[in-house]
Amino acid sequence: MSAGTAYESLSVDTLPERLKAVSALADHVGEDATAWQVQEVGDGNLNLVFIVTGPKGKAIVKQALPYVRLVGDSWPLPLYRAFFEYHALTRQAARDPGSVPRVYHFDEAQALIIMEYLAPHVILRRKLIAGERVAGLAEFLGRFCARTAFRGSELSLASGDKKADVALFAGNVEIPAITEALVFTDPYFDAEMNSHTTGLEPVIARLRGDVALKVRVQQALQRFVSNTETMLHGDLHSGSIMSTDSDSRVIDPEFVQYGPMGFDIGMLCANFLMAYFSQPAHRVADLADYQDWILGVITDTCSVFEAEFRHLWATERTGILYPASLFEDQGHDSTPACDAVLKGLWRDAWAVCGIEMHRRCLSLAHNADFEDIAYVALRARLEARNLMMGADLIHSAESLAGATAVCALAREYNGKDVL
Ligand code: SR1
Ligand code: MG
Repeated sequence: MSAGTAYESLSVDTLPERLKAVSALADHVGEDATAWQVQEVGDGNLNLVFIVTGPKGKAIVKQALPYVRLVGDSWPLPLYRAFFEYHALTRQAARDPGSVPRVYHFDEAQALIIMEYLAPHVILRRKLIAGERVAGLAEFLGRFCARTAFRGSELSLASGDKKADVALFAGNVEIPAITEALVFTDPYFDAEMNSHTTGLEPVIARLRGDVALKVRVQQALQRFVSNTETMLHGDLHSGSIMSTDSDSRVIDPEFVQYGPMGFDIGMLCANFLMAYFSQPAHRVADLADYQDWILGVITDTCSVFEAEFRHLWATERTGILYPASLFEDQGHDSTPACDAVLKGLWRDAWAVCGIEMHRRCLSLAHNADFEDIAYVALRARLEARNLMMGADLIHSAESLAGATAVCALAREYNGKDVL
């Protein structure tokens, strides 16, 4: 199968015949395609994901579908997202080596990426629901977010390289448009594809009636669409992270775009907060301990992020922004400048965090942390805490005293009956 061939989606049955000539795949799984076993394991909202097992080993074949898998062919979606995912993976691998799966092969016409099979990694969201801990998670995620944020910005990149990259990724239109609608807009009105847990109506009415909240969310959206500070993963939730008990990787950057430096870490923290709020439905015995562990992951991720960002500021500030010629070379400390950049970054992060907490309960594509709770009244009670805390974060994003304050707020809401 070559780049010139017209696109056709793969199936478990056709994959061996169609990909047997791709040496990058045969190198990893073995030459004899008749001996390959193929499983389709895609559980995301958009793509086909195959595990190919052969005599030599395993590989992942990920192929974009021309529509949203979650909804069906009534919602077409461009295949070009595989192109942007491939380019995002190469940049993430360069900016934080070892953080993403290795890419073996990319076929633009077939919208497919062949990449490293991660084992025994599983989707982090599943581990959080199961109450499992991951050693080194905060260190890994804090460094990933800081390195990709810093090294993808004009704090580090040459201006021409950054502009070329912004231009390249500006072609990814329809995928970020999903975020613009599903994340930033739909939760705040009665949009067609919305759904919510029965019982949440009074909380939803409060959120949708809060004009100041809607203004803040739209301000965050304005920054998301018009501020091209750095290359974002764009969809950094716990379903985009694969972990063992002591190793993690980030996957699935097809929502890549250039955007505000606080976006990824804000979305990530939201997903840990939703894991936190959902825990009373998933366990009894070690509930308090496990919830403490999740909050610890949030505070540690944020402090590793900040330490790594400051380290990169001191050692890799090679771009046009805040140059040493204006600060260190003049005998002037640049710490206040770094403080100011981080202040804006956290403001953006906490606003996005609150918005993500809203969208996963109100718009399309809810998360399993809450969705797996069969007892609807309990689910509503837990989601209500999450929704009201989200509103607090959006309102106070500018003045919050860091992740410790956010976690203190989470503890307050966790003990509150909001409904
Ligand atoms: C229609 S796509 C719905 C969601 O799935 C992806 O993982 C993104 O989070 C998107 O918002
Ligand atoms: Mg995804």
